[in-house]
Amino acid sequence: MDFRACVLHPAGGEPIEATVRGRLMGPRRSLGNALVVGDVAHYVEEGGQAVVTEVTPRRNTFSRRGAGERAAEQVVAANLDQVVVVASIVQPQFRAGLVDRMLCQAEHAGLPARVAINKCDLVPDDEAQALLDDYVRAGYPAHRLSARTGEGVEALRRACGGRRSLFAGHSGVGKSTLLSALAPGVELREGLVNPRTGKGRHTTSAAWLIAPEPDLELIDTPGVRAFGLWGIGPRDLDQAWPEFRRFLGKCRFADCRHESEPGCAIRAAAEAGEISARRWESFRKLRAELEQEGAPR
Ligand SMILES: Nc1nc2c(ncn2[C@@H]2O[C@H](COP(=O)(O)OP(=O)(O)O)[C@@H](O)[C@H]2O)c(=O)[nH]1
Ligand SMILES: [Mg+2]
Ligand SMILES: [Zn+2]
Repeated sequence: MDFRACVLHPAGGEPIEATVRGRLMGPRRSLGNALVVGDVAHYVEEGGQAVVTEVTPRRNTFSRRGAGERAAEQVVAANLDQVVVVASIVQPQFRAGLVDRMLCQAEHAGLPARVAINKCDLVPDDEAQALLDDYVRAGYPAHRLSARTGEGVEALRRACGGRRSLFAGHSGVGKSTLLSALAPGVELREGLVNPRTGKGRHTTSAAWLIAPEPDLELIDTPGVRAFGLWGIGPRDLDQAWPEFRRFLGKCRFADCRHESEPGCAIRAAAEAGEISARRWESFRKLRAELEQEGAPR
């Protein structure tokens, strides 16, 4: 029987390994979405082994569309306080579509999000600043960072204090390096809590909580190359662009797609420089993609 292990962080105690009651698992005898990072679980001791018996209802979930042909939700983590979307400008190149999808998914989950532009040591200051400005104007707190030089790391640590924070981003942008900078010495601790699989942080395929201090809870996620939205259809999309909100309802047509319709208030705002042209373009691309998928999700 394939009882998968998890790691529990009892309040005020050391992390412990636990197995999970079979009935919590799905038909394929895998945990799937039944227990994810951030879940609050009840457990019992049975013959010296902790066994999870129940998962407390979640106050929020950050999900994505699972990989694979069939549309399926993949819950990445639960009970979060914020999402930190990490990106770089070069190595790898900035991908607006990916960043904006993640922000959009956070918005959909009702979670505050912030943008962290890492590897700023590799680009001219004004280039980083222009990108940060796009997000600041959209209403997102944005950080200029370099995990290598340490720039911005303290400010990000303060922004994460007391807020369980999920770090998400394209692979290679430096998420893991950044988390090590935010939580020095955490490698050792991971060695202690994850002995069964023998996998280190860089090889784990699931999201992973590190809590170097009681007040600092950071969740690393595996780097991705693509991020599919979950639970958001083309018609809800404009609600997930916070800087659009003050213009919504002002288009000539109630069902305006904010594409090239006459009297579109969003387009007018983008052309007047009141919202970022890049964010508008990113919205249109994503909306077109969701329409293509054709699923009224
Ligand atoms: N120049 C530079 N390189 C960085 C920075 N942060 C991380 N890296 C490098 O980028 C590579 C990918 O980092 P990693 O943390 O594994 O990325 P992840 O896939 O997002 O977790 C590694 O070789 C890091 O040393 C940074 O701020 N500046
Ligand atoms: Mg990583
Ligand atoms: Zn419009």
